[in-house]
Amino acid sequence: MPRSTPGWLTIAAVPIVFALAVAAAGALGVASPAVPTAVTNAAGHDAGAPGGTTGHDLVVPGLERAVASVGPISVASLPTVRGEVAYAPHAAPPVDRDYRAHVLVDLEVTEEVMEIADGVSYEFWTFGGSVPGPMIRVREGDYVTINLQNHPDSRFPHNIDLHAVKGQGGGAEATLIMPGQQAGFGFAALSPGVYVYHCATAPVGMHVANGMYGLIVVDPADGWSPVDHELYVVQGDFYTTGDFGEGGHQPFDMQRAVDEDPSYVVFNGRVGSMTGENAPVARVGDRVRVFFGNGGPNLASSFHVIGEIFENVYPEGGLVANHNVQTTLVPAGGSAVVEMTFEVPATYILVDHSIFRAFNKGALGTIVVTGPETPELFDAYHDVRPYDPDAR
Ligand SMILES: [Cu+2]
Repeated sequence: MPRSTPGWLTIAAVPIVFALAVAAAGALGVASPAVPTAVTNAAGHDAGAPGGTTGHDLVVPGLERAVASVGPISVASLPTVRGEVAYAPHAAPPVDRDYRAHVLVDLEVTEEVMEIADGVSYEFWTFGGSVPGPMIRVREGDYVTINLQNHPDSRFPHNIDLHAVKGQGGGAEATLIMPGQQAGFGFAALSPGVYVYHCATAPVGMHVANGMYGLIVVDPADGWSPVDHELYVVQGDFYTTGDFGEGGHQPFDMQRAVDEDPSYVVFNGRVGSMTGENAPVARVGDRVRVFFGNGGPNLASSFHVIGEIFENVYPEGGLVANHNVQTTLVPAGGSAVVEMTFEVPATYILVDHSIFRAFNKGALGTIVVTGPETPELFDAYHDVRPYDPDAR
């Protein structure tokens, strides 16, 4: 399974648009996921009373708008489509629909040894064979069926809790499955925004620490503003027996995780996932959006891009924008959307500005921006001369 896309040339060049089931279902002989048929409307009320009463005067803020915007949902009447997904650093493509759909997403869980740094291996637990799991993208008002598949070679049960879900455990109870099992559930994606999903099987911290997280983006019905490129970046902290850079295979260290003393803090599951030949590239003048998530399990991220200013930040993955932001705080189990326009050619460095994590634990990536120099904006002259404070 693709864990990264080495040798790629431009960001957002080859978004992978397919259901994860294409590979997984063939191997497992998976049947089509069950399609719920009896949902009456988005809020679970009678269709004739959207956002209405449930026998008392309780009004849930936002619910009336959500129901009004999507109308009664009859899942059976919606066209069925496969979910849009992509692997980091590629963002899944924007949903190219102006109507609601029933979106089917199959997601396979695996446990597999991969490198967390050059010469350092670790047993990751994954959604889709990748850390983070694939970015899932749906549209406000869609009905989504998540079908989770636990690979027969797994040793542990797993499940999925999506923060985009309003319902028991975010789907965790419905999808708790043993190796060789699959299970699904459906939910109405009524609240546009950017949400973390993660495994919530006990011990939850361990499953998350092993890399079981990703983002599901619920596009607003009227979409996001146009950009030239979109990226998908998820931070995570890892707890290995050996310290940062200690070679060989490194097992998970539970005490270290409890003590919140990570040996690695990385973007997209690996030291160097966005540097060197893995660095996204852009051109001067390009506007770039980053869907940034923080899987944790423990640390909040002080997300910053060295040499840039975020024009827009949608803090915590909500829909209210802040402007001219240097660093945005992204909690564990949370997200943010940042947008910036690169006006000066440079190598821009993505960091957790809790800065030892960047330079000593791996939380560092780059975006290489090429194009004409713009000295009226930034003049990179190097005029190094002797300085003697006494020679005045
Ligand atoms: Cu799990």
